[in-house]
This record gives sequence, structure tokens and C-alpha cells, in this order.
Amino acid sequence: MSLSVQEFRQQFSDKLMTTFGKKVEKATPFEAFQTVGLILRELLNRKWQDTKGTYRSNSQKQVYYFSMEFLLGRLMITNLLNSGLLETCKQGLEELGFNLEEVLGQEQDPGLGNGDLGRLAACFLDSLASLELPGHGCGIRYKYGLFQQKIVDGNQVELPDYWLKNEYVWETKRLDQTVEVHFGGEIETVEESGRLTFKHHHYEKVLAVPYDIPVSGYQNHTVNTLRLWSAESTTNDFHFYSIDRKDYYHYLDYKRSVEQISEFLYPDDSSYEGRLLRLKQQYFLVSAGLQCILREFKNSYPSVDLLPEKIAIQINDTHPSLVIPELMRLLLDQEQLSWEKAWELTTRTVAYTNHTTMSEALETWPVDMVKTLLPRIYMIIHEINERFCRHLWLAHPTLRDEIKHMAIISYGQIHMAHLAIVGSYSVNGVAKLHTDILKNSVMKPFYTVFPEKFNNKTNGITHRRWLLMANPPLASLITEAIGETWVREPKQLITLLKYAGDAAFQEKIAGVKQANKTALAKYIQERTGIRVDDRSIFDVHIKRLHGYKRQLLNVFHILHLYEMIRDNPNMDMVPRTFIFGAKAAPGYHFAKKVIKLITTTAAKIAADPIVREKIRVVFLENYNVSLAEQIIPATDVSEQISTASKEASGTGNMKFMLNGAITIGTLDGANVEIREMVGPDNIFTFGLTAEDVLAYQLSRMYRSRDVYNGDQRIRRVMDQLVNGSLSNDDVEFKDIYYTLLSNNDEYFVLKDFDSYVEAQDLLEQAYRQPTEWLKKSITNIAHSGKFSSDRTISEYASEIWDIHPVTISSTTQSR
Ligand code: 26W
Repeated sequence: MSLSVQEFRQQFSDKLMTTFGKKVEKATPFEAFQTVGLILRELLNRKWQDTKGTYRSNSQKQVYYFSMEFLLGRLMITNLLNSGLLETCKQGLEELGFNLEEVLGQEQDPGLGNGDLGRLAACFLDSLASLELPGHGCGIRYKYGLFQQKIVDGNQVELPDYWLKNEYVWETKRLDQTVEVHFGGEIETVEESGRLTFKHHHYEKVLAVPYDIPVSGYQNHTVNTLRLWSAESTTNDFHFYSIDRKDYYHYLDYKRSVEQISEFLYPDDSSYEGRLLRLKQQYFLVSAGLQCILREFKNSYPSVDLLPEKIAIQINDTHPSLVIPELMRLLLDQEQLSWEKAWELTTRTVAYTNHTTMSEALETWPVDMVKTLLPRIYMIIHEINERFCRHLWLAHPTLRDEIKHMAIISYGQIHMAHLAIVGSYSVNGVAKLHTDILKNSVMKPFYTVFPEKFNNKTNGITHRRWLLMANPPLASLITEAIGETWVREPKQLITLLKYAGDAAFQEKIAGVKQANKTALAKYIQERTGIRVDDRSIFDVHIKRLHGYKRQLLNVFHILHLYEMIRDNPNMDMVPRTFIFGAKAAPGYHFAKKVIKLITTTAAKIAADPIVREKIRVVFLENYNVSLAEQIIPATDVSEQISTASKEASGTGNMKFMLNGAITIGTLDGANVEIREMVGPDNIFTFGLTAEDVLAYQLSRMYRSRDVYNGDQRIRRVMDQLVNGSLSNDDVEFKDIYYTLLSNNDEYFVLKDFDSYVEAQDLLEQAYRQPTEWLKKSITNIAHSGKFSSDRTISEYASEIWDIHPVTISSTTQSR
């Protein structure tokens, strides 16, 4: 489906006229963006039709990825690249007087996710479509995405993210696919011809209206669907001409309460907190998604018995785990199946991915809340729990003491991870280490009962977005060296190894990195007014702000360097620019203090003429996918320094590696596998191991105060927090100080300090030898093929879902 530049220009001016009533010379960059969007939509729509038609007629198994978050990033660049129109569009726009970059920059980032978990979902959709696999996303169309972050006086301030303020060019509202979701009310149990039936009365009725977004594959004919649900009120049951004032106000209350459901995305908190509205969101997503799948299924197949043969449902963490009781409800109450049959079908259809072992992030819901909001669902969960506990009692006598820890309902709470494990056929972790921790520690008794369910699928990232689109000069250089097969088979990147020591290739790699650094330096100056030295080491820490991710450890290293330079202004060191980007959950006090500490440290250094010659700190506000795309290609050093055992996988680590940055990191999450691939010489690891951390947690033998007392460097750094040298307000950083000392430093910042500083020293020595450094860099790129989400998705496809590629046949007229 190719388009000449001439045809592109023609379509552009026609569309511009019909949509905006404007001539090309008068169009704004935003109007140009919308116009290109419409051209692409038309092309995509044909393929979309073909894809749907093929899936319908060939009756192969399909997968639905249920997730409360999809962090898509901008889609125009993806759609241009995928349809092979990038160059045409670039040239066409230029000839019409526009700049492609500027036009692409008009697109709003749909911030429908917090971090990795949502970004992973987006990478998975990209890989599914690119591998011609029949797989779709199911999520919520939040009116407001994750808040926009502003830094005011060094502090984070949150502003609403109204990403829909301009029409979103990629979505289509599908009113005809609307379904109803019911909340509250009572259940009446009646016996009808020997069978118990459950009648739901006095419920609140919510309309779920889907908005579909096309998900295109890389230069193929596949266009899958991301379906996002929006909550709307129904006016059908109200008669405006007859209602009195009181009813009218009731109606407004009702309307308001319904629309709240898809109003905003919950920010991740420091710990999991159950709130009614969030539970409503979860059930809304699950019920709407399932009803719609089942409706379509029944149009295509004679019996729901075929469900597990034709459909797999993957739940992204426990957030959509109500899929299990909801599918049971539909099969029992609507399809009139027996409990046993319904349970068999459900547990052969649903698969669960676990993304965290941190106990405070594991979801539980109060029984009373679920009972009131979802009375029928509660009855079903209760029954699942009864049967599960009975099974444990009878079939696993050795686990009888464990039952209270394994029950789905205990102490007035519903444990969603337990429900998800019991009600699914597959439970996967997201990196080897994480899966081992699940099996041997956090979910150990479940592993004893269901060993066959547990498996690992190490996360991945789409190399198309994170290399091909984010770093075109590097992509071209790679293609120049090894040909272009790596684009379709990222494992082929391994052939770059033979150039790792090649002086000419190294020089080119260095050139690309330098150009990217210069571009980032320019961007930083434009955004913040700070002038950074583009010849310094770019040392980057970008991710959500959380205690376990230890941005604090990084700051401590910086404050330590500060002291060293003050002591010895002539200290011989390679200048470094430390770049941070992170959002803190609005209610997470400690995390916000860490942001303030970073910005305060940045200001202090900027004001010091001696220190600022050697180090600089930059905090880039409003970290999101688009910002990550700017920063990662320009990075020398990737900070992956979580407390071992806490980061399930991480995917930022993979994006940096793919762009030739060197990791400094703990043996946590996927870092372990990165090290396995590149070898210990090409990554700087340090600190406690996961085993050490888990052992300390059990033995309670760690004393942060002893470390503080025993290390003068730490004392000097810590003292800066409270002695007025960083802030006139002497309580400003006291909380951080006491978290580390009085609260015994939950994340082992002090414990790992020494070994972190040592690793940083080694890293600097390595950087001083450009040939060695570049060799490491190229080695990292060469091994990054394993971390393509194409590999991850192929594993899910064959080992969990049993789905296969489908070649889309063209039924519509293509040009
Ligand atoms: C307590 C902090 C916290 C809050 C929420 C931890 C985890 C969560 C989510 C429930 C789960 C989550 O976001 N996990 C992340 O999932 C990514 C994709 O698999 C992993 O790469 C990250 O390591 C993991 O933290």
C-alpha cells in the first residue's frame, strides 16, 4: 500500500480542506498533524477491516490482554513507520512547508499508565501485531491520564492530564458495541425447575461504551484492536417531562457517579490502598470486556464449551482478576452451566501475570466493600474460596497449617493474588529471579499445590520504538554494518559482536552517541535553562520515584562527590551530568522529599563555581514516554540500582542497553539476565544480592545505625541533610534522615553505599578508556536482541496462549 509523495500532498490538501476548511499555507502544525492522522486512519481502516474479517472467518484462537494501564506513547511515528510511509510523509510535509518533527510533536502522549506495567502492555500490543498474532488489548479510556508534573520551588506539583482536550485522532467510538455493567443492589435466590437462579434487583446501571484504537504491525497487513471502555450514564430510565425536582437531582447524582468511573487513572502509591472507585473501575473493565468477548464468541461458535480452545485472557497483574468470578457469573447465570463446567472453562481460559512480590503492593479488598458493590460476584468468590480451602484440607494434609495464609478470603479481606492463582491455568513472573522468588518464597505454598501453573516470561521491549524510532542514526549504523534482518529478527543483533573491537565502527558509534548527547544538551537548555557539558558522562536515572528504586542512593553518591571536590578542587575526575526524571505518587511523602532533595542538590551544585565544573544535576520534569525517547539514546550510564529482590524486572534497563548505555546496577530483576548475556565485564554490578536482602529481612540483623557510625563518608553526606547546608529550613530533609536511621533504612541504602561508590569508581576508570568503553557499549547492543518483546510475546504465544500467526488476506480494495 504505497503512496507517492505527490499523492500524499494531494490527499493532504484535500483532507485539510474538507476537515478544517483551510488551505495548506494557513494550516497550523496541529492541523497538519490531524490531517496526516486522517490519511493514516484511512489506510489503517482498510487493513483493520481485513484483519477482523480474517480472524472471524478462520476461527483461530485469539488472546485478550486485560490491563488497567496502557502507556502507548505517541502513535503517529509508529503508524508511519509500520505502513512504510515515514519517508514519503517527511518529504511531502517538507514540500508543503512543514517540518516532520514539529508535526509529530503535536501529538499528546496518552498517559494511561503509571510506569513499566503499562508500558509493557503497550510493547506487547506492538509485538503481537508485528508478529501477525491475533491479540487485542482491553482497558479503560480514562478521561485524565497520570498527572502532569511541574516542579515549583523544587517541589513536585501535580496538574490534571486532560489528554483528550483535542480530539484523539486514533480512536473510534463504537456506540453499537455498548454493554451494560451493573453495580450494587440485592441478589434474590430462587429455585427454578430444580436449579438455583440468581436475580439481581435494584442495581445501578452503567453503560460501557468502547473506543477502539488500531494497533498496526510492522510493515505487514495486521491491525489488531485496543479497546478502551468509557463509562456513560443512561437516560433511558428517566422521563424528563414527568420527573419532579428531586428526581432530577437524583439523576444528576447518578450521572456524576457513573462518569467518575472512567474519569482518572489511579496513581501508584507507595503501598496498595483499596478504594471503592478503584474497585468499580476494575469491575467495569472486566465486565464490559468479558460480555463483549462472549457476545462475539457466541456469534461465531456453537457452544461456549469451546471457550478455552478459542480464547485466552491474560490478566496484567491482579487488577483485572475479577475476570475470574465475572466469567463464572456469565457462564453460570447467563449460560446456565453447572459450577463444575463453568469452573473448568474459566480456569482453562484465564492466565495471570504477577508483577510484584512487595507485600504492600499486593491487592486485597474488604469483604464488605465487595459484598455491597458486587453482591453476586462476592457470592461466587465465596464459593471459590470454600471449594479451594476444602480441596487443600482433603488433598494436601501437610499444608493444613498454611490454609489460613492461602485462603482467598481471610480476616475480612479478599486476597486478589490468591484468587488469580487459583482461578487461572498459568501464573508467570516477569524475570527469572522474580519467578524464583515467587516460587520459593512469596507464593511458595501455592507452588507446592500448583507447580504446573508457574512459569517465567522475562519482560521485553519493542526494539522498533526504542531503537528504530527513538534513535534512527544508531539504527542506520547497525543496518549499515550487519544488514537489515535484525529489524525483523532482533536476535540477529548478535552479529554486531564481531565489530565490538573494530576501531572504525567504534568511532561511528561514538559519533552517534555524541550527536545524541549534544541534542539532549540542547533540549535540556531549552527546557530548563541549564547548560550542560555534552562531553561529560551522561548518567541517567529515569523511572517512577520509589524508595526501593533508590534514587536516594544516587543522590548520596552525588553528595559524596560534592564533598570530595570541595576537599580537593583539583581532583582528577571525568565530568558527569546526572539526569533524573521521575514522578512521585501524590500521596507518597517520602518520594516527594527525594524529588526536593534532588532539585536542592542540583541548585546547590549549580551555585558552586568549583563543583559545577565537574558535576551537574538536572531534574527533567514530567517524565513520560516521549521524554524517555529523547533521553535514552543520549545516555552513557544507566542507573538500575533497586534494592535486590524488589524490582520484578524493570524494562528501562533493556531500553538503555539497546541504545548502547552501560548499566550500573544491582543483581535484581532483569539486570541478572542482562549480566548473564553480556558477561560481568560489560556491566557494573554491586550491592547485596536478593538472597542477602531476604535473609536480612528474616533475621532482622541489619542495623543501619552501625553502618552510619562506621563510615565517615556516609556521616558527612547524611549530615548535610540536617545541618542547614542544603536547606535553611532545618526540617526539610529530616524525614529522609530519620527514615534511614530511626526506621532502619528499609531499602538498604546505607548498606549498599560503599559498594555503589566502588562500582562508580570502576565505571569511571572504564570510561577513561574509550576503546574499552565502546567495546562494552557495542557488546551490550549486540546482546540486547534477547530483550525484544518479540521474544517475550513468542514465548507467551507458544507456552501460555497456544496462538499462532495469521496471515491477513486482503478483502477490501487496496490501492
Ligand atoms: C510498592 C510499589 C509498587 C506499586 C505498584 C510496586 C508494584 C506495583 C504494581 C502493582 C506492579 C508493577 O507496576 N510492577 C512493575 O511491573 C513491571 C512490568 O513487569 C516490572 O518491570 C517492574 O519491575 C515492576 O515493578
